[in-house]
Amino acid sequence: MSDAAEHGNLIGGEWVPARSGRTFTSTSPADREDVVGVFPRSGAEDVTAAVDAARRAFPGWRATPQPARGEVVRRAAQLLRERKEDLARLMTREMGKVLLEARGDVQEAIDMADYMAGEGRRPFGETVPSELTDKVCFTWREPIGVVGLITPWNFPVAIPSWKLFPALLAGNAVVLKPAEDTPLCAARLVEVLLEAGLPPGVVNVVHGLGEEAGAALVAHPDVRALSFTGSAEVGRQVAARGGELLKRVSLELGGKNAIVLLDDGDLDLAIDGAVWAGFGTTGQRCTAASRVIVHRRLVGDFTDGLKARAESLRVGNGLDERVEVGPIINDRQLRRVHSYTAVGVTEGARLVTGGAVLEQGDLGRGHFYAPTIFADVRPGMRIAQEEIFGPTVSVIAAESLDEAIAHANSTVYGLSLSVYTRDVNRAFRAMRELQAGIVYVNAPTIGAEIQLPFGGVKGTGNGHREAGSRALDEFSEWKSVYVDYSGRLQRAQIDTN
Ligand code: UN1
Repeated sequence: MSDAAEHGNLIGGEWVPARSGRTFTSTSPADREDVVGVFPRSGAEDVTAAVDAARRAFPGWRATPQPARGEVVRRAAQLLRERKEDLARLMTREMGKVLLEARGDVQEAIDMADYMAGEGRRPFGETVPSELTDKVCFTWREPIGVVGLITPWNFPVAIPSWKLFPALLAGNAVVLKPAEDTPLCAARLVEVLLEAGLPPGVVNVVHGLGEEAGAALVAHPDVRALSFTGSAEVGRQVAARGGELLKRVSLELGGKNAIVLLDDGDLDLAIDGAVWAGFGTTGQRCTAASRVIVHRRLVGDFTDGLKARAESLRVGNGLDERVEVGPIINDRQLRRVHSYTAVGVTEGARLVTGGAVLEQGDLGRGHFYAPTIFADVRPGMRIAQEEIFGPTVSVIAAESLDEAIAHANSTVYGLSLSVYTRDVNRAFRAMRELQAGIVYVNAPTIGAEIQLPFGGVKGTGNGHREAGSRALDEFSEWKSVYVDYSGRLQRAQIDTN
């Protein structure tokens, strides 16, 4: 069942154990006894070794022309394409998402690599007229130096790739601290980069726990920029510590995304969307639709339809192609998700279906939870405000477009919101008024494509965007250059005509 091979940190091109010799195991959430691998439980000394290796590798990589850096990323895209199925199967085993979705996760990394490889030949800056004669001004991007990437388990290949490819393309050296629930996915992704020709030390991997390896990376003085995707709670700590040290910190945090179904919207299409966005990835997406705000006239039919679909979903080990909903990542998260069912019941919401840990048969081997629906949810309830990160959907009634938008905007988060309507005027009002970084019309809250900026407003982050051409902003500095070819002193703001 498992070879339980020992894996190392990647430091300066070598796979090495933690200095302390400590380890942790990665197990399958669908089967606790399936040990995927044994990994170094790193501490500050391992982080320092990785940062030193990155610092040494940085000048050579910085001096490599950007199109040549793009070629490395292009070869990585090709290798990922060849390994897509193997990586997807590993992902399903290590974190549980069903195979169909795991393939999509790898595809998202391929898309990002293709996009960034192309950016290798588009290193555009600006040429700007000077206010003085015989003087020219322009800008170019420069790498920041050593950057620290801290990534979550829910998109164990896609999200590291959103950070790695632009950071590397921009000429930085990188230390990656992947989630402790998905270390092997991260290791396999980074192996691809090495095989693609990335010089040793340009990418380094330090495995371990957030409070140990992650915290050391955040605090290391030579790491000048940090990119973190994860919980709002940890994001706040990263921002506080990083801020103290005047680092650039990009945060991609939680969501409490909603689908809004107006009374002229397509009921069946909205139910399809709510099933996919509410229960896909077992609700473990930043973009998951954990709320559906439905016009009062449709709320009964919507709830009945969603209930029927939720109860027909096949829950199980995602390696079985017939399974539609995989496990919850670990026991701690399972208990957390279940605790929210008690919260919802206590708050007076109506439990329509689910609300139970699933243990019958093979499900008892892993961490499974029934797709769960609450109806009669008021927008201020905790189940409608807090990110649960599980297959729990709250149905909230609204009387009008304005009330639906107010409910949708009533949380601290602002990642992804969606509206179902056939009325173009209402659609445009919703696009304008919904407070989110991403808005969908007649499509659910998940499905972001890599050629557009990805990120949120309010408590979802701190204003940065990943993906698309904006991704480079996270990982580069602008330099403004003034060249005076007049041969005399010309004073800006003074010697102008
Ligand atoms: C996340 O949930 O952290 O739009 C990322 C989507 C995916 C990315 C999700 N393309 O759901």
